[in-house]
Formats: sequence, structure tokens, C-alpha cells
Amino acid sequence: MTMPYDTTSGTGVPQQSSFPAVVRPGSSAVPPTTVPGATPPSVTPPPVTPATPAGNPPSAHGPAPIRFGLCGAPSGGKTTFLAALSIAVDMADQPLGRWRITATDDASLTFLTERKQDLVVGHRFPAITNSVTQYHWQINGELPSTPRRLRRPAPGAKVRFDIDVEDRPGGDFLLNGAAISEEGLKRLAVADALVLLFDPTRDIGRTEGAESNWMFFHKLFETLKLRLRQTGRLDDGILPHHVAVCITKFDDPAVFKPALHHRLVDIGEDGVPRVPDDRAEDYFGWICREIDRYSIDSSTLQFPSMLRSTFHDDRVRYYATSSVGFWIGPSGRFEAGDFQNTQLVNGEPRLRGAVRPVNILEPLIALERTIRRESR
Ligand SMILES: Nc1nc2c(ncn2[C@@H]2O[C@H](COP(=O)(O)OP(=O)(O)OP(=O)(O)O)[C@@H](O)[C@H]2O)c(=O)[nH]1
Ligand SMILES: [Mg+2]
Repeated sequence: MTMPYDTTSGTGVPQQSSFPAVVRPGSSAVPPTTVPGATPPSVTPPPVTPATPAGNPPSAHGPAPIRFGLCGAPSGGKTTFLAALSIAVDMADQPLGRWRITATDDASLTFLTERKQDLVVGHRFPAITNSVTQYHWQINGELPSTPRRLRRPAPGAKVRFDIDVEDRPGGDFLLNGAAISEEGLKRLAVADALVLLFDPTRDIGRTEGAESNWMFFHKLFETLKLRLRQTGRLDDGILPHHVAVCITKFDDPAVFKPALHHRLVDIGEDGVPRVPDDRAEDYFGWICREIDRYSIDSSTLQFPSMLRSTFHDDRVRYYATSSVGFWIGPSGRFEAGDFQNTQLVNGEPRLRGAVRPVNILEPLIALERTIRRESR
């Protein structure tokens, strides 16, 4: 059972009912704590693997991989999302079930181990992505027991799926010139699922000339439609993908405080603040409308309707996600007055404490379950 978080009962959270201007660079409208004299951030570039042809051949060792297209603006949190995935897998427990992740090639192993180590030990975020890399991971899990009458998998059903995902610089999604190769576009067009990262901190307090999230998606979607139309796979003008819309950086005070104030956040039995699944679409609509109130153009407001006209309604799910999660202090539980898990160190955003991902593994499991169910 979850409880709506009550901001009126002396939790100590500062009142903040609407979005303030964002201070850039960095992601927080509320500048994080600065720790002087710390070491500079990691600049290790990601490993580069040669491109393999788009396609979804059945693996000799199991079911065909689920091809995910990961899309989002620069600094929107794509690489951190992938880096936090293995931590989310390690930490998963009831009600999500128990899960494991295994790299299936060297580049994916290097990313998994080095980026995880950066987050866990170095408290560092990944460096800006400047090249395209493909990653392949095998995910194994055991779903929690659920009553058969709900037509869900049998108690303790074992699940396995392989992820095939490409990480690229966010600027590529503007599709200026040949930013994404024909091969890359084909890969996105034939992907089973799209994971779309909407970064609210990009749109909050945006100034003239700064591109909104919408700019990184609208041309992409129209281009994918054209590609699929050319191959006869466009469905009544609608893209056939299953979609997880991840509204990122839920832990950022500029996002979290207004959401808390508007009673969109529940605290689960595990003590983790979340937007409940059945209110996540409302949360997205709300955040876009709130941002629009102070926006220099109408592109943020346009985002939800763009999704509605691009994808099948029943194939889109929404998640308030945080790759790094919330700070837990000496009390051992979430405190509304002290929750921020990032800080500035020598001008660079760094983690303050342990990574506790929120809704990072969940969208992938839900997409896999839906895709497998539909393919039966
Ligand atoms: N508060 C908060 N900040 C985050 C989170 N994830 C990422 N960030 C911040 O956003 C920055 C960019 O994250 P990346 O994962 O590198 O973003 P990206 O989409 O891969 O960016 P490009 O590689 O430039 O396309 C990080 O350096 C952090 O400062 C999160 O879960 N919470
Ligand atoms: Mg990146």
C-alpha cells in the first residue's frame, strides 16, 4: 500500500508550487551543495563497437532480443539511465521480483562495469556521449507471484530477455543533416520499443534560443513515419512501437518539490517516493502544462499531443524516473527536507550518496512483458 505524501503535516519540505527558472549548466534549478577540493569528474569516453546491421535475428541461446531505441535530448539522462540499469537490477526486490544482468559482448561489459563503478565508487556521472555505441545485455529474472485469475505469469515464472540498445549523442536527434545514419534510422524504425527520455529540467525556465525537448523528437517521429510508410509498416499513420515515456530527473528539486506540493507523489512501503503508475500520464500532462505557464513558446505543451498522434494510446506508458534516486541520510529513510542526491563539486554535478534508481528497470520489464504477450 502507498500513501499520498502530505506536504501539510510538518514534513519540513520547503513549499514550492510551481517551476522556477533553471540555472545552467547542470540540471538543477536549485543549485546543489558544493563540496570544495574534490577531484575532477570522469572523462572516460565510452567504448565504440562497430555497427551491426539492423534486424532482430533469434539468438542461438534464447528468444530474439528486444530492440530498444533510446531517444532524448543532450544531457537528458540517456547514458546515466543505462549506467544505472545494472544497479537497478541488483537492487530489485519485491514487488518487482529478483533480476540479473549479463553483458553479452566486451563493449557492453566495459560499459556496465566502468560506468557502474563511476557511479558507486566515484560518485560520478558518465561523460557526455560523443559517439554511437551499441550495447547488448541479457536480463534474467523471476517475476513475483501473482494470482492466476489476473492472467499474469504463473507464480515465480522465470523470464529472460536480451536488450539491444544504441547510445548516441542527444544532439543527433535534431536530425540536422545526416546526424543519424540511414542504418541508425532503420534501427529506430524497426525497434520493438522506444524509450523516450523527457527531461523536464531542459524545458523549465528555458531561454530564447535554447531547444526544448520537443525539438529532439518531432522531426524524428515524422522521419520514422516516412521510413515505415516506405516499407508498408506504418499503421494508419501511426508508429507501431511500444513506448516508455520516462520523465527523467524526478529527484531534481525543481521537479520533485512542485510534484510533492501538488500531491502527485506517493511514498511506498519501501520508503521511496514515486508517482504511482496509474497517475504517471497525469503527472506528465501536469508537468507540461506547468512548464508552459512560463514558457517562451508552446513546444512543451505540444509534447503530449504529439505523442497521442504518433503512437497507439494503449502502447504508451509513462514513468517518473530517476537514475540516481534520493539521498537517504543517517535516519535511514527518505526525508522531504533533505532528499537531494546530487551536489556540485568543482562546478561538476556529482552524487552525494548511494544510487537508488527509481523506475529504471520497471519500464523495460513492462515493455518486454507487453511485447512478448502480443507476439504469442
Ligand atoms: N538529478 C539528476 N540528474 C541527472 C540524472 N541523470 C542524469 N543527470 C544529470 O544529467 C547530466 C547528463 O546526463 P547524461 O546521462 O550524460 O545525459 P545524456 O542524455 O546521455 O546526454 P548526451 O550524452 O549529451 O546526449 C548528468 O551529468 C547529470 O548531471 C538523474 O537521475 N537525476
Ligand atoms: Mg550520453
